[in-house]
Amino acid sequence: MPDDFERMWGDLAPVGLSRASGGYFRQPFTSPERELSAWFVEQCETRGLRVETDSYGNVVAWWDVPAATGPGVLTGSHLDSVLDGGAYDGPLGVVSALAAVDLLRSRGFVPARPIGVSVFVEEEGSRFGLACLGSRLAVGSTSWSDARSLRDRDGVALGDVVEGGSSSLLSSVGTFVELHVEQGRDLVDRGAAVGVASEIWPHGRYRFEFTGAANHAGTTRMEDRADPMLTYAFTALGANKQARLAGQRATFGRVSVEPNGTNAVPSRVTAWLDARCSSDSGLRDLVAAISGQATERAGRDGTSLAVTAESVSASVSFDPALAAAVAADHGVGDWPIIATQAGHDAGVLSAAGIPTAMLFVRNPTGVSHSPLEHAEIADCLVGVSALADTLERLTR
Ligand code: HGY
Ligand code: MN
Ligand code: MN
Repeated sequence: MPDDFERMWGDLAPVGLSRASGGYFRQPFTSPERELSAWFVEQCETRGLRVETDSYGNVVAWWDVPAATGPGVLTGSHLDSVLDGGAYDGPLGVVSALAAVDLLRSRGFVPARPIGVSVFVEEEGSRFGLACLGSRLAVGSTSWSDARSLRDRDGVALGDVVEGGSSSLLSSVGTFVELHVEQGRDLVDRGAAVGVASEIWPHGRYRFEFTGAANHAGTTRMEDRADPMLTYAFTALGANKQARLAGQRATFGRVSVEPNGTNAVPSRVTAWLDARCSSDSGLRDLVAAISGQATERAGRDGTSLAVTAESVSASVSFDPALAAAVAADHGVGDWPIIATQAGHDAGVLSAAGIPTAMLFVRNPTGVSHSPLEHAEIADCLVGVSALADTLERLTR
């Protein structure tokens, strides 16, 4: 079994790797991500799993056993990455799902309910802006009519890269379990290889468009400018302060400047705020405070501001009884049950009414969405066996 995991991990390692940074570029429907998706289908077929796909590119593969009836237990994650991401965010859950099926078979276990492994597309929203796009479309919480016109940075519409329309992929799913690398240091601090999720913080992405007036960088007096870069800079500092004061998170990680010339005052700055809070009302208050300060500052700078919510995910509380059952007694006591500030397809399925649990694997760097993201093989194997135990408990 350890060989299966390491062999699969070795298959994925070179795909989408940037030699310059050591990070991964696996954007949805680009060739590295399609290569990973084809690899996943091949791995499923090699194991005799029955592969189903939907019109969005999501994949579920079922382990058919004649005696297995009733709603299925699905496990999996995603294969896309953020720009210059780590190796583990997403693929760890997919490889672990396949390895858990291998482990259950090697134990001679025969499930009484169907077990499936899954991959949802565009979890990161790195291309079309909407986080967990594939799972949202699969459960119907985002409609195809809204999603089809989402555009990437080159103006390509989602409707141009996938057929789209509908999905019945999850119609026989009774429970979902997603294993994921931890994206912070909670498990390191607790000295645990594996943890179980209690909740996902509400979070959202908001597009801030600051508009001013382009002008000469030398001849325009400082007091005559309408410079949207200043309004943006003030807003970024203000967002940091607001989030610190509230014990929450606010990040501007993406900025686009027009015309982006060294010797001109810019005409427009577009910046994306990622905000996360421990409560839905806290998220609304934080975004309102940041937007309010930015608007007030725009008034003083002679610029204007438009704010658009691109992707908002409400708080998710995972089924507490299921979390307790997943965490219970793994020979070394119970796994800790911890909250996360990161979004997941598991949150989307849970919000759609599917009982859902998440397992986290310790990340010794505590770093994620970066080439430094890491998990030790020994911890990954503990994760696989925790996932196999979970599947066994749920399908016995
Ligand atoms: O952005 C996120 O929270 C995630 O890792 N998808
Ligand atoms: Mn991620
Ligand atoms: Mn992820």
